[in-house]
Amino acid sequence: MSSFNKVLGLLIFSCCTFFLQAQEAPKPFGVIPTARQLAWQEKEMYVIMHFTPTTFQNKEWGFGDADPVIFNPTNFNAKNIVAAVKAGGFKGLTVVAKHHDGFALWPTKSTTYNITKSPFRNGNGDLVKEMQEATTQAGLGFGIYCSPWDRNNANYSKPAYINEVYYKQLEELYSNYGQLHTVFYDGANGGDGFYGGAKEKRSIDASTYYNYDKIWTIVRKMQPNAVIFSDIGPDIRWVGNESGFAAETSWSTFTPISPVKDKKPSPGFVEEKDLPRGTRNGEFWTPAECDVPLRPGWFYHPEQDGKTKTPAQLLEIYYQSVGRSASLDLGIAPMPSGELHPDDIRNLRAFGDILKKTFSLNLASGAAITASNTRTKNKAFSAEHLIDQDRYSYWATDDSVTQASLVFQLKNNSSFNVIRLRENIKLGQRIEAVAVDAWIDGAFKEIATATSIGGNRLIRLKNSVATNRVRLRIIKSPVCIALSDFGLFAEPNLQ
Ligand code: FUL
Repeated sequence: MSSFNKVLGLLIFSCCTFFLQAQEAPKPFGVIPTARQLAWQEKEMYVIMHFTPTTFQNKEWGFGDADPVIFNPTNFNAKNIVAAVKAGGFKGLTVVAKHHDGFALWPTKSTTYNITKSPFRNGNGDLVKEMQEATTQAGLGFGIYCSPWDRNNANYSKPAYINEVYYKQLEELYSNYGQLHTVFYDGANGGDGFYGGAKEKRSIDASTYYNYDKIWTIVRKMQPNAVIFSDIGPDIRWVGNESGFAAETSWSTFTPISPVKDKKPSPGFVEEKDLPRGTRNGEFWTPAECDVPLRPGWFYHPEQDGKTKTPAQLLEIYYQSVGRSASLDLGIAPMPSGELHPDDIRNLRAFGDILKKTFSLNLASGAAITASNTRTKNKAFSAEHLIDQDRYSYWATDDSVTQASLVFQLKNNSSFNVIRLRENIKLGQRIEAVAVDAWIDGAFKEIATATSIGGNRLIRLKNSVATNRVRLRIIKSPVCIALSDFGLFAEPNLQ
């Protein structure tokens, strides 16, 4: 065969396989995630760090009048903080570069109320930079939170603050601190504050004041890989509480609803009751982020020593956030010395160790799987994909099949208390109800049920189950099934 014919043959062959597969793959259902949202889903957990003059005042919301000289952490070491975060299994760190008190932790040109006026590194410090360097060196994603509300600035509530201060701050932060994996927009807005000495209450129209459409354009232009978090998304939505829990049924799709007719929903201006659950068949792919502090407050308070969340509490949160297709954004808060409290370091590590032990072995791997239906009996969609390591290879059913079951004959008799299910979310969120049975005493017995699955559903059983055969039933789906993962795991005993 001439090489021309060979090339032609290869081309025809590739085209045929492409069209065959393209033809056979299920059609996406509803809205689907972007590449940056897929990367976010895989990250699962990151932290957010609050450390400003407010720490030194032992407050939660600084009024905006603290003298910068109080910001004097003598033992601050970004690497130590990042090491504790990494030991906890977290994949990213967001620094609060400016909280509501308005103090900028980087040498900004936008306001004199910034770190250069503090004794930190003799007025030559840049805490955002130190955190960025340590975070990226450790291989974690870096994120930034710059509070829209600014209780220090004299022009807050006027256009001058937005145009000459806030947008400038965002531009500085998004151009000088590398590639960000997330940016955080807080919904707390307006109220009393120092405001350049006016010491009064100022309110703003949360729907229009900041012009969030413009802000999203700035982010997309300067940080195209960053997922935007806020009460309304657009990439990830606030879960509607600060306890770390998504709803038992939590959809990754969402339609933000304005609390006032004819006004645009915005951060700090949205119907909050919909946030934990999302919206089935919502207009946008906007899964939830669960932000919750490790200690009771977002800032360090000595009187809260002894109240650091225990590894068991953190696990409970993990299963109800990450296990419900949301992310966990855990608040860490250095003490005035600049260090994390030893209890915080210890509990982060213990939590990370338990997760590592739990998920190191999938007891379903190597199982012989029998599916009640496989899409056009094609290997590309076979059930074996459920136990490979790929989040996007998947088992799919024929278009007409929206209920199906799978039997996993395990390699060994196994004892487990965590079940993991993942859909191939590149094809949208499809499944609405599943049940899991275990073969016990010669019959299948139902051990668990779940509703929304999405990118990662973890079912944590009250008691371990010992068996060598497990059945998964997909009970309800509006369209054919596209499931990518099935896992069985055993938590180590919690001390
Ligand atoms: C909230 C803020 O008001 C808290 O102080 C904290 O920064 C938290 C992460 O977001 O809405």
